[in-house]
Amino acid sequence: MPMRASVVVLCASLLINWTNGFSYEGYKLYEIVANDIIEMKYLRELEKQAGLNFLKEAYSLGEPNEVVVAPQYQKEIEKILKSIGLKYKIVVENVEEIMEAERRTFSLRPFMGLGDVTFRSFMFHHEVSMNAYLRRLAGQYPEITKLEHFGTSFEGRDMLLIRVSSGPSSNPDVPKPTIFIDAGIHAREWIAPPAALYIIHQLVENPANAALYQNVDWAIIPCLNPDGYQYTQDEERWWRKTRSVLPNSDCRGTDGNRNFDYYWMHAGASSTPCAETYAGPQAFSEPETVALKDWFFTNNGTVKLYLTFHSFGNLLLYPWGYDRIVPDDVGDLKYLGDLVAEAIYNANKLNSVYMVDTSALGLYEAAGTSADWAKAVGGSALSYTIELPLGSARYAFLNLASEILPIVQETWAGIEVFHSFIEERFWTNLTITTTTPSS
Ligand code: 0X9
Ligand code: ZN
Repeated sequence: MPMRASVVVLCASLLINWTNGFSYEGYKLYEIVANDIIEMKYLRELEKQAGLNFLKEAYSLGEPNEVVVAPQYQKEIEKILKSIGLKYKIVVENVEEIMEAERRTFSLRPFMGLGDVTFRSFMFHHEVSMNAYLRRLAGQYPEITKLEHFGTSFEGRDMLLIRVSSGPSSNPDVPKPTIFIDAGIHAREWIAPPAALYIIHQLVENPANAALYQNVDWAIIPCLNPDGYQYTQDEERWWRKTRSVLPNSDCRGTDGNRNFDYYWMHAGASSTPCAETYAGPQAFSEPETVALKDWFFTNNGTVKLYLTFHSFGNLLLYPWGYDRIVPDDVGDLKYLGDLVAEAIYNANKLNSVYMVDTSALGLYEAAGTSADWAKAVGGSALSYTIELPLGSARYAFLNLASEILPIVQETWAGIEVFHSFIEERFWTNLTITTTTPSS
């Protein structure tokens, strides 16, 4: 079919690396609308390929997809869209102009001392920013915090995890449950690391929250993809993947959230190295995902709740994501998710309304995700992917610095609910059972 052939030719020509002093000069942002199932299918066909960067996917017919396209492919894309009959409009003629504004805001940072944290601007990952904050906390609060070297990223960045705990369980029969939280596996989702940092900040630096780490331990890594994160600050703001170098391609990076070995490549993942959802040459090809796996195996069976922060879409998603099926404990997962969503709304900050569902049913099928792996293989009883809100930002992933604080504050309200559930289910109930005389 001529149309399909041209899609293939286009896609082949898109398999080119865009990097090296990257600029979005001349890139255009398109809104593309599929109005029937056939149009939607063609669009999904295009989406699987590299080069077209789908920033926002429509979940229903008639809803716009937001796609950014490099100058050299725009004519061809428009030709294809017209031949399929897909309606589109150009919403940004030159993406570089948005990015210049973004960079200006990013460079207007408040003065910060070494080891400070802020929720008024986005932080760097490196030693004078997030890592410095974690090190400062560990130095200042040695009774309740412990820093762990979680791993080293592909480019050699030190990935730090912080534990918050009041100490080991005094009852050897009942170890304390751990809540494990990560953020930033997708580089461009800048609102995710602050959500994790705010939880750390509230636990460690707000004495009013001391009860939250009495019976429950916390393990939090605020930046799971530091190479990608740095790259979004220096070069390509909308970069998603890791930055690993691939043996047989000029394109770089793997989607960390397709790289876990539970139903790896089963659905919603690509084997094309340049694609946004490239699952990697094999499962656990990335040092960042291996680090997470190793941590879970080293801390065998202690994690009862796994949370991974992403953006955007106001979604609380639980397994399974690899297929449109529900796990045995769907009742608990949905019940708790709804409670958390209610608390977030009632926090009265942005009044975000979250939808609660399985990952595959509520969003799309995608296999090899950390949340599926954490439940199925990592042994975490409960597991959620949290797609944070975009707030009033106009462009995908470009959360406003002024909305970091309300977003992380309302998210914290949800975290308190998660904590109560875990404490009751995996501590209070178990300790009562084990300390009650049997006769
Ligand atoms: O596609 C992803 O990895 C997540 N969305 S994002 O826009 N942050 O990239 C969603 C993962 C949820 N899991 C599944 N849908 N299986
Ligand atoms: Zn994500």
